Amino acid sequence: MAKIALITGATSGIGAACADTFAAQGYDLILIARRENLLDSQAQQLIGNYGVKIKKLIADVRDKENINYVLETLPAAWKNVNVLVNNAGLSQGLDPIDKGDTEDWDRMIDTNVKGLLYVTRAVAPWMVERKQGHIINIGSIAGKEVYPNGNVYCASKHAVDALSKGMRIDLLPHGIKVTEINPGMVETEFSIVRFKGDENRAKKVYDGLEPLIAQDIADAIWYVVSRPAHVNINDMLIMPTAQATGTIVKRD
Ligand code: NDP
Ligand code: 8X3
Repeated sequence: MAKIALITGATSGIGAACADTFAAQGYDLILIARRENLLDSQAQQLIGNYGVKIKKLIADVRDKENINYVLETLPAAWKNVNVLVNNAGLSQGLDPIDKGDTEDWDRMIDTNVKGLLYVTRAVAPWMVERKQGHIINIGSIAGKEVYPNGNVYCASKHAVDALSKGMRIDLLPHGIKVTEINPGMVETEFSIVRFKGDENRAKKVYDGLEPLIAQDIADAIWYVVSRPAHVNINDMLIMPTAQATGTIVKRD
């Protein structure tokens, strides 16, 4: 029987690259995201390329009741999740704390922190029951450092950092691995979302440097997941060669 990976935020960027990587390794997939058309075409492609089974869950990780419902009503065989990739997340805006939009703050905290918690709360008990599983939380360099105007996004990723440590402690007795993957700049839809569709502003983030691509992160996640049973990688910080810290970059 194939192993199962559940990936949130699977329609774009890091989540989409993870879906492809896990499918290529023969995993069946539970994919969560809000954009149904993207999820449909992606699932078709993965089934065509790799012959895997896919369960599409069109859901918003912020919607606690619905997330609970769609996960709890999965057929029993789909609850044998081996790997959970808590990837869905976003940044909104880049403003000083006295000028930030509180709607942006809610969206980041609700998605990056509460959404991750809701999905984990539904899936972790299945892993506990089977005494096996691996939870991968996508943190960020923004969860290790704070940069100007990053305030609430950085706070949300610092929360992911703390939660990853807490989960590792709480799930230790059950033999469940918890890994935090912390990327620096990865060129995905991330900056377009941060700047609310302003593609020119988003492009400038990567001007004159070579950022990471989503597949770099998916490759690292696959490395982590494919270690022997007695090895856990707690934490990985993965930066473009051209980025030393959250703010210090080398542009040509
Ligand atoms: P993208 O914007 O390309 O992808 C984000 C994914 O999350 C999309 O598939 C989106 O799908 C999904 N998503 C967003 N909000 C929700 C929600 N409420 N419910 C369900 N799904 C949601 O960004 P990245 O791939 O770059 O980001 C993935 C993760 O990596 C995030 O947690 C981000 O913070 C983190 N990260 C990104 C870095 C970067 O530089 N790109 C660096 C460090 C960390 P849909 O819209 O269909 O719901
Ligand atoms: C995304 C990386 O540096 O834009 O988490 O915060 S950064």
